[in-house]
Amino acid sequence: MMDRRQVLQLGTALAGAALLPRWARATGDTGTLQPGEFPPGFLWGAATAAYQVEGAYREDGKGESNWDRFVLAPGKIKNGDTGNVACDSYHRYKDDIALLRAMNLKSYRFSIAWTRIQADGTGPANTRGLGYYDRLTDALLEAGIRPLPTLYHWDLPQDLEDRGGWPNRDTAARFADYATIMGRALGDRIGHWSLFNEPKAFTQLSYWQGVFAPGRKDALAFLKSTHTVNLAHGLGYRALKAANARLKVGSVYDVSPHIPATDSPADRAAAEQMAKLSNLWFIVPALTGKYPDGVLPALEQEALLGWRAGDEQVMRADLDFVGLNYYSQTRVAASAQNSGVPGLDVTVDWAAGPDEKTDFGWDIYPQGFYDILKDMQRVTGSRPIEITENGAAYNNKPDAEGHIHDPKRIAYLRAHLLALSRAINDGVPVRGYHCWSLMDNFEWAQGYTQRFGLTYVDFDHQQRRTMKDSAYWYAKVAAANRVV
Ligand code: IFM
Repeated sequence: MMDRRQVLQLGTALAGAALLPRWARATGDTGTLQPGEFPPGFLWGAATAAYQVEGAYREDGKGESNWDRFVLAPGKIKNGDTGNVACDSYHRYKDDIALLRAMNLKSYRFSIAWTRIQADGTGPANTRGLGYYDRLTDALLEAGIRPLPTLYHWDLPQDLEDRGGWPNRDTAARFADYATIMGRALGDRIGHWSLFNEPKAFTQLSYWQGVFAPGRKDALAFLKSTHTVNLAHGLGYRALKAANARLKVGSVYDVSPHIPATDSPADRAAAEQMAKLSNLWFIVPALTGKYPDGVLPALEQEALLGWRAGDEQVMRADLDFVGLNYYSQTRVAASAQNSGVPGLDVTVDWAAGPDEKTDFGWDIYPQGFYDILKDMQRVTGSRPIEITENGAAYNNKPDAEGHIHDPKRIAYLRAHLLALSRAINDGVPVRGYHCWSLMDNFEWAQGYTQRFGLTYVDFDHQQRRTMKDSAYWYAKVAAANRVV
């Protein structure tokens, strides 16, 4: 066992550039990879998020989050499920690390529950809550695994939601305070940080579609929320850097090729507009201080967003790396329906394609992974990219011997990793891949009905974890650094 001093030393080494493969700092010119091969030093990992796995929803001074509240509303979550216990990772994180090790993984992407750190989203840090991430960090470093935390993966302190949530501009400043606390507390050992997970998904689903916490259906509030998140990107980025100048700070975006439902000019225009709103609305302001043109009516945009003079500077975040999540393509059609967003009349459907579907009903479209990586590289340039999520929901159950055979997940992952290897070979500077998810967990509005895990979790029997066939397969891929 390493003592704390050794853990700190290892943390400092991993926090710096040491864990980054030499080529990842270059331009992405990797030479010629064989199909399915990955560059030396490629980082293999898996991902989870606090509300989806931790449980312990009232322990050690944790405050109430918007999801703790939302799950109580009747009819919002399948089967009335909650994340109160989830995978109980708060108590079983050592089991989770044992799984990462058994899969030969070198990077663990998890998120921090803001309410464990600041129960109501303001004020000094709760040391008991910090203690959990302290222990988790040290245990990961001791296992030779890079911690890759995300500051915000959708669980906002309920008190901040009560004060208007993300549509309230003030939330950006609260986020920056929280980022400062985390950078100071763990920046000595954690070198790579993500600010947000999937800003597009949570702003659209939380404030426009109303299916995620807090369940609002208000297109104008949604637009304001996007601007606050963009301000928080810039403020959070600078807060982490001020806490520790050595930190490498990125953010995670969910991206997807937007395909017109038909070849009509109207559908093509709708797909282009929606692609900008979904793929570019957060990363472009971070990198340039401006919003993409052609989404909102130019003359109304500033008022719709609640723009103030100087915001172009506040939003800027010269990200050190970019996290991209990919699952499927998105089909878009023009619609006569009023979306509520001025100038935006589109319908979007993740499941309307001709392709085979996962158990969640999402199209399986590996070519889209290649295409979107090439597209995004036009925006991100030579910045290192990490795939921070990719995976599929298949709901296989244990057989009589307790084994979980999930051949479709293996086929999904294999096809997507082949596409990824091809993209890297064609010059996209991707240095790591995290499968979603390390284990089955609370899938938001779907409760526990959609299983994305490499590991089966028996929610009826003390959250017992069993590696699925796909986990054994993925372990071989990580060890060989190539698709097997
Ligand atoms: O479970 C989610 C995760 O929280 C964010 N990205 C998509 C996953 C699957 O829906």
